[in-house]
Amino acid sequence: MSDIKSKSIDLATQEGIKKAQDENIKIVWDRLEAQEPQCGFGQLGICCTVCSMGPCRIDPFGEGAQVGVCGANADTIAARNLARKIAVGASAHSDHGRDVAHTITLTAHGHAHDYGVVDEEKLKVLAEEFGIDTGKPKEQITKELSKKLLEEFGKQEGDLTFVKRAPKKRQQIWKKLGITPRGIDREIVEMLHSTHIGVDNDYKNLINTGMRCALSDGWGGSMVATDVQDIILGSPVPVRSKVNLGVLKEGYVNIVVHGHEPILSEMAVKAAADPELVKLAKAKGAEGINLVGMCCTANEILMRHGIPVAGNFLQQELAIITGAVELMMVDVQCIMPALKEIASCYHTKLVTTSPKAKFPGVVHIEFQPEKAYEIAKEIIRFGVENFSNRNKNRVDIPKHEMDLVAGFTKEIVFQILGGRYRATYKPLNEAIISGRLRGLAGVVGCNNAKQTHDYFHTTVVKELIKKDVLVLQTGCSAIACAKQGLLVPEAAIEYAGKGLQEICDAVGIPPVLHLGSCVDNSRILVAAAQMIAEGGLGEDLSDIPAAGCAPEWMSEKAVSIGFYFMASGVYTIFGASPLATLGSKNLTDYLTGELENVVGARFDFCDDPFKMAELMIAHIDKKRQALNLKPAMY
Ligand code: SF4
Ligand code: MSK
Repeated sequence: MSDIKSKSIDLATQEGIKKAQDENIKIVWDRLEAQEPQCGFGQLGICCTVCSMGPCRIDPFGEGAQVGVCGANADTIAARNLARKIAVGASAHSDHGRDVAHTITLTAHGHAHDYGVVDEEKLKVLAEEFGIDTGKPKEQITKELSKKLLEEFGKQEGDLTFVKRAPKKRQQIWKKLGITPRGIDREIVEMLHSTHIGVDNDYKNLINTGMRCALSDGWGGSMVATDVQDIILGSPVPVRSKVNLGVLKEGYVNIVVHGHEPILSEMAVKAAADPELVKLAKAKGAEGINLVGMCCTANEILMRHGIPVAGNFLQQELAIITGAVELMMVDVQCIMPALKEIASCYHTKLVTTSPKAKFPGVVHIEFQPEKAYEIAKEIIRFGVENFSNRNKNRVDIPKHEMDLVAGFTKEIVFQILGGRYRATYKPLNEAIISGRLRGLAGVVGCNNAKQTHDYFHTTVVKELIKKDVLVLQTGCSAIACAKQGLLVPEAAIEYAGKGLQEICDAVGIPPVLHLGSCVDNSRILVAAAQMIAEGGLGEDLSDIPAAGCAPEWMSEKAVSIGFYFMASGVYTIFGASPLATLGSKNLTDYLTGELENVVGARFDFCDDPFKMAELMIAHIDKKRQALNLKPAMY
């Protein structure tokens, strides 16, 4: 068990790993062990496979080759590798945004009847931003807006519309550096072009292009995804629910939705409650249908419907290993290829739904927005019919589950803190100005099998709230902290400092606010911009006493997120796995030092969660001082 404890601090996860070991099933931690020692060149970012004269490697000890066959040195190779990660991460978020924009377009033209405009107020706010006359009928506004939204992807002239949401000073910084994002697709293409053999050999210029590409994600693709999802699926409001593997129910048909795009999972939520399917489940001997989420799809349906969350990234295999999952439906991103093998050890049906993400030999039921509900019903029915194949002797669901409150959007924070009739960020700004609140922190990102699961997220967050820093979370990080009981208002009493406790107490919020999935990091950007507009905290995002971190990051999307936070002016720390830049001292020094003079923020890499929190708090205090604010009150 001591070995298991080094893999995860989460008790449900520990029990799941034990069951896998008992049943001799290899999971993510076993596969990591089989990979060790991992390639040092890859870890340092100095292996290049860009052209077929390679692969080339730079000798990190300075004795062997210092340039590749084409003459590229460590700086170029490491920067190019990093830049490609940004492009892939940005493409994932932005393609998600495009799919959502397509869905609203189909809806506007009457081709996707299962969707409609749920948040009309938000539709109008967005329409105004795009210069559409909001006096027109809702249907016409939706048509015009959806066209303009899709145009953002292929835009050839001008800047992305959402750039206007950033403070003026930040817009000027971007303009001066030439990194204002233009078309969403264009920035990704240009980034990839720059990394082709024999194009950009200047690591600083590659990072500039990388920042523009990442900004087209944060202030483009991700923002489109978040805002349009709110329009057609509804804007979240605070909601209570449960989290961890214990949300799987023994007597029920358990369906897990896993991935990222909520367009289908939204329909799955409805289909799981369909009387015809519930009746079928009962006829099969189950008590009903229990739909739960995994990873960011979980966050989406949690925020909008209070659907329980079975776990975060490293728990996806363990959900199946409970032996109680009839069906896991997946769409895109963060779905381990290993799931096919794991599912084949049980009765679980794995179903892929996106033409972009298939597994050989796995059932594929392709999602189409035009027939959304019908397809969702087909998938749920498939799961219900599988209930009779369950081997009851192999079922063992960890009993651990925890309460959480989620559903905090920038609009909701606005209302809660300012009151419905005085919707304003003023009280939040005043709390920071007075020193009752030291500042804000965004703690986001994935799990990584190289780090003790959930330990880094929860340790950093506990240290931050202890020092009166209000924490905003998304993604698997939010799920990690929720499992440890940090996302309920009562957590303030146990974990928060006196100032944060007073605020949580007065308005009834947890000290850690769950803002949604990975694309919802865009909510944090807009909230911060609105705080600047409110006044008293400087003129730019880099002035706010705030910091960001991704303690257990692993995905390329996390790299893009880190870059758009940093390029927006937010000091950002990456956890134990540095960005694979260490093979280039120049690049590493640039990212962790000089960039601050260029863009007003920089990165740090840190593998100690206590130190990470210390660095963030020191930065917050430095920003307080620069604004001439009193020191934090407590
Ligand atoms: Fe080697 Fe240059 Fe080709 Fe990279 S681009 S593989 S460094 S020859
Ligand atoms: S799911 S990108 S592991 S947060 Fe968004 Fe979690 Fe990271 Fe995937």
